[in-house]
Amino acid sequence: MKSIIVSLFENKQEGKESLEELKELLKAVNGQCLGYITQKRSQPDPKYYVGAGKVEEIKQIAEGTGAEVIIFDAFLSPSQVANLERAIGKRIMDRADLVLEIFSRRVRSKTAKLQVELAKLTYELPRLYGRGKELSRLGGGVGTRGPGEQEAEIRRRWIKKRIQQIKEELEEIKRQRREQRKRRESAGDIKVVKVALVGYTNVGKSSLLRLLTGRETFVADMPFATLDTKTSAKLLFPDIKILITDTVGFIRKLPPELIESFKATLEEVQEADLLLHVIDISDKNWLEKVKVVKGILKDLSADEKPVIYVFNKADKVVEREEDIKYLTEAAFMDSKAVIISVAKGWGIGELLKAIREKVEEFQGVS
Ligand SMILES: Nc1nc2c(ncn2[C@@H]2O[C@H](COP(=O)(O)OP(=O)(O)OP(=O)(O)O)[C@@H](O)[C@H]2O)c(=O)[nH]1
Ligand SMILES: [Mg+2]
Repeated sequence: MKSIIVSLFENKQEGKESLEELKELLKAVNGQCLGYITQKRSQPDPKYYVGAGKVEEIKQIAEGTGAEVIIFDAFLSPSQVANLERAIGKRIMDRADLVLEIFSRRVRSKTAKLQVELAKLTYELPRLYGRGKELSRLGGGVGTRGPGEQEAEIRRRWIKKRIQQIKEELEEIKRQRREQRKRRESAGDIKVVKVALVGYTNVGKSSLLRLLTGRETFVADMPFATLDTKTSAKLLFPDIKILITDTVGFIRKLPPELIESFKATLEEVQEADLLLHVIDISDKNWLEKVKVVKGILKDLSADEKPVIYVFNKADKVVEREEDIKYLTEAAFMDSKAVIISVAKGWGIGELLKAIREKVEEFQGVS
């Protein structure tokens, strides 16, 4: 997929980071970035997203380079997609299309497949309105409903039915998960504490889960390695049973349709007693990403939960475990923070101590 990336930015730094991330996402679907076109503009153009002059420039560059797809670092409206496709004559994708594409390639479990399908269909539905008219116009029908519109109408009806079906199936899955959870949580006299690992994609959540519980999980240096919420139980302490849940990583500008359809599995986040918010300390944009994660937690109504910030990958910024004490990031956080390295096993004792303290704080365990 030979692509050109287009983005608008107001703030140069932010624009650049967002663009870099989009390139990573493109790589995840084996796409090739031929180049990018940016425009400094505070308000997107309602018709084309970028200005009309830019559209012409994009068209020329696309033709000159042989690009197949133009990817916009934004969520385009259905009519913008239709207008751009008509003006440029190439396939137009936006950030949501790209993320949904990655998700649909990556999903394995039945639940995640349903969730991704739901997100895709929800995203497609409003886009069909513009498309139908577009197809009809090409068919030449004046004043009547052209063949394109009829086709779109049939697809629309099918999508609505399918969305309903998927929602029912997900509702059933949610019910089963709740039962499962209840069974897991009844552990006799031992206290059960539910912990959820949350954080930006690629920070090391699954690596930490593996280290803490010994559970084999898929770990990889790419966005969205984990798409399934998995829970493992572990007696990290003799008197408290900890249920740890790994979750799908977040990114900035996540399509709302996707968050909505993933809510069934993110319920474990909503149900958690304690969140471990994992951060990549070697990432110079970590603070920006913390804000994104907090925003999504707020969407999930989980932003008021007890949290421990877990700065991971310390081995990438200092050479020896003792030097962790020179790192100052933890001091800036609004809750308990620890610095660790899953790769080297640094700081894990500290992390367990912090978990223990937090649990005692909110549960009165002694
Ligand atoms: N250097 C270093 N690399 C690490 C550390 N922890 C994890 N990694 C690497 O970071 C990459 C991402 O790790 P994952 O555990 O898959 O990250 P994740 O947060 O689960 O990512 P998603 O599931 O994609 O959201 C992998 O290549 C890991 O090997 C660490 O402490 N130090
Ligand atoms: Mg993961």
